[in-house]
Amino acid sequence: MSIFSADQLAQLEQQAIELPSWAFGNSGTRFKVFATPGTPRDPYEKIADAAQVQKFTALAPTVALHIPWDKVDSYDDLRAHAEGLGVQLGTINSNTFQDDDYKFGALTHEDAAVRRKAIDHHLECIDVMHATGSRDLKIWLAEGSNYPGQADLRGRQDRLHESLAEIYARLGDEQRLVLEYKFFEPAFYHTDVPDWGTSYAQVAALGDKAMVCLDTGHHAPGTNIEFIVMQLLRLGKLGSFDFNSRFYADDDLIVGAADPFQLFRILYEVIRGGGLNNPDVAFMLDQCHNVEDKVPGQIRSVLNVQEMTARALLVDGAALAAAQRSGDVLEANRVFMDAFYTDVRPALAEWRESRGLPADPMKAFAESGYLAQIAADRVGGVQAGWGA
Ligand code: PSV
Ligand code: MN
Repeated sequence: MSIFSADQLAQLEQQAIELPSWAFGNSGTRFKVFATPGTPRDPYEKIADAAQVQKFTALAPTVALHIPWDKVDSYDDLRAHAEGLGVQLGTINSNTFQDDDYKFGALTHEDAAVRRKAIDHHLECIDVMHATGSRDLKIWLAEGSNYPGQADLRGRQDRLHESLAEIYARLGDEQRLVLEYKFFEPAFYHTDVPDWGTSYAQVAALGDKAMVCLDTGHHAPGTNIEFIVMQLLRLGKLGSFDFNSRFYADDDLIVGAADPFQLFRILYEVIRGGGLNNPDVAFMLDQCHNVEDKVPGQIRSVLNVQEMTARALLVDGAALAAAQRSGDVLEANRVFMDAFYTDVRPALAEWRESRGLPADPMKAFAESGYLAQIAADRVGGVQAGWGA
């Protein structure tokens, strides 16, 4: 008999985690990017790799694109390619952080011509969304300043609103905008969208189709991220997650690797707030695999999210509420920790097999020979990297 109820299994079965196309390209630090044999040369090959994650886990039915990194001649063709491999194209990420014109900002820039260029880029992304069938436009802005006095903080916030309003006005009825925040980097003194409050204030001023994107790596050490998750769900403004984990800054490591307990606490609040399998709350990964193989890195990541979701589903809500009501601190904590310490891996393996999936997706993928195959096939050309 499974440790999960039929209802819990139904929830796990519905879980969907979007993969970032850029996770399949080479990446590194500003010190060195290590190339890997078989790394995709174009968006078609990135999608082929992402489809492997779906094939072995049934957890990753969509792939996010980053424009212009994933620019192609025909998005209809790219969409057909994805669908032929059993996946769909997902969120479109804009990029205003790699162009010389954006040195002092994009949507917040003092110069109207630069703002125009940045707004037009987002309008182009919305056109791409129509072709790919994507719902979400994800905006992360690398805007800010390095020195006190360098920038007019208030003026930039006002210009940000005006620019976002123009982009928002172009969204189709079924489309959304999610605004990601990050407390520092590349700017080190101030950032224009540094925290959930600023993102919330900006999206609330736009309307119902604008939501906050929470990247788990974008907070100061010690931040209670699950509290932010709770609050945004409570306000109906949690649009999406960029999952990853970090030890120091925005490390973009495998989700659940640095602090599994934090991932558990976040997922508990997601479930508690009605965010699990809620179409309003997109689960995405935003990671880079600098030293490990990328496809298994992504498989490990979606399994980590699944395992922590399963543990969080095991929290005995009635017992927890009773302990909370009666002020029994230690009992409340015991109920919570009991779920966290439950090893769900054997039950998940058994359940996967019952659905025709490999009990151990990591092992099954390793045995498939896919990595050796792409290393042999993908000879020549320029390997894709973070930034191309
Ligand atoms: C910025 O650090 C970020 O988290 C944004 O989501 C970008 O789009 C992504 O990383 C690029 O790797
Ligand atoms: Mn992100």
